[in-house]
Amino acid sequence: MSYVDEVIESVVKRNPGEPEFHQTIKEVLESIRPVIDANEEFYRKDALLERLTEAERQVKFRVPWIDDKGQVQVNSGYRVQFNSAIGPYKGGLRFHPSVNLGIIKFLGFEQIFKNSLTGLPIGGGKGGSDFDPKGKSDREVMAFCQSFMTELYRHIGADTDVPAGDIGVGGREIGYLFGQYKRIRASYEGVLTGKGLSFGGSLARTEATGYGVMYLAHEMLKINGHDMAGKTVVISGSGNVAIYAVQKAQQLGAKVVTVSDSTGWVYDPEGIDVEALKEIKEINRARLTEYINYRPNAEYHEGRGVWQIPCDLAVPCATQNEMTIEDAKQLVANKCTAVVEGANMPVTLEATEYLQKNGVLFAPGKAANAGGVATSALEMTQNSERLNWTFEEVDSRLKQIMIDICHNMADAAERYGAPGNYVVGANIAGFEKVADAMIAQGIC
Ligand code: NDP
Ligand code: 2IT
Repeated sequence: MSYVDEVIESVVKRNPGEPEFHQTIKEVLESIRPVIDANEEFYRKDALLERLTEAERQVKFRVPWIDDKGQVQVNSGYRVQFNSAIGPYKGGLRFHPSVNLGIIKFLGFEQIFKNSLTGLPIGGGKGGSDFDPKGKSDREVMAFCQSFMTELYRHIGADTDVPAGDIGVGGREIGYLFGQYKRIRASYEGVLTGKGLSFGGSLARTEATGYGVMYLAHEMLKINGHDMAGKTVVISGSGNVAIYAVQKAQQLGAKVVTVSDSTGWVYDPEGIDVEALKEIKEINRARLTEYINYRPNAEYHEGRGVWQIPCDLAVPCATQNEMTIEDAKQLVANKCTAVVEGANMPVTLEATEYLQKNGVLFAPGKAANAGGVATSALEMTQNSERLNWTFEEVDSRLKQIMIDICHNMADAAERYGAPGNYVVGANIAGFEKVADAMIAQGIC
């Protein structure tokens, strides 16, 4: 049996009941196979893949807090510190009822390669909780965040592990978490990114992931002879990533006709009104049903369904495995040109393969959504310098990083005989730097 197959089999056996973690392991290891096969004996002796697939450290902890009725609630908290070969652990915190250890491990593993692709010195980690911020008062969210940080603080630090936001964790939560860290540690440091602008946050971090997705999409279309201007774009999600992906796509001359949330979706044939979307989601924290109050000509539908709308570009920005094989078939039948993953692993393995086989350009999340964490690393740099850069400075660095990622993934795919396969390209380009650093640092 080949070394890659052996390791996949052993990871599945040793991490039972974690399907999302198995999925990312299979995707990544399958696609770096050409690199491993070329040097199998060396990697096997070094147990490089066994070391890469086992987190350096993972913590699970109790998070007790008191709700507005005076009832004590208990949630699980997690932080998985996956790999620190190229820098301090870096990755978001997700607060969502679906969170469990397997989900955090999948996200932490993906983060290793994504962070490597940014070209910046950040390792891979992820954390979160099964706490659901939806429907909670500000006081309840604060109580939860303070309790979460009362354990997490001992595991993180500006040079150790720097968390940020993800699903369910935005500016409000980062503020409460930062306040509690500062209070416990009596230290004012850049221990979290995505902070408010008045306490060490970076301009353009809020916009960075969504903008980055579209900078990469623009470059990928360009090198394949297409133009973003005039394209019809279908987006899922209506959170941080989706909102700023809509905004940047529109600035680049495309028309975005859908967004969604966990209860339904909106079709606005005249183009999504991004200001209305921001008011509904960022200010009112409301449901998408409200959108038709702003735009009476738009349609609201319950459930899921955005991928049935004909488009040139499909950009899933909600959650993992939200685009299935049936969706992929519909997109191909509708002559979709490209799929760009805004979320982490939003397209199933089967759907990814189907899209690639049918000539749809496919940009994996590790490359396409790397602008968020890249800008987090720029926030860390600004915190170390004790300086703040202008919006234009951060945005222009972000844009260049996304253009470089696009070329690096395309070049790596070409080098290993899979031109146009950006899954292979992104995974190999991300892997090479991490493997090099791990080997140089000896057995650890
Ligand atoms: P938000 O919490 O801001 O928004 C998430 C959006 O996705 C909401 O519209 C939400 O709907 C929807 N959604 C979440 N879970 C589900 C679900 N199980 N089923 C259906 N819809 C769902 O999160 P982000 O925008 O920050 O994150 C979106 C994706 O992008 C995630 O995969 C995240 O890991 C990834 N990502 C985020 C980065 C960042 O900087 N924030 C960086 C890189 C990747 P509802 O509100 O109804 O739950
Ligand atoms: O998935 C991701 O890259 C994020 N949620 C952002 C991580 C970060 O540290 O900014």
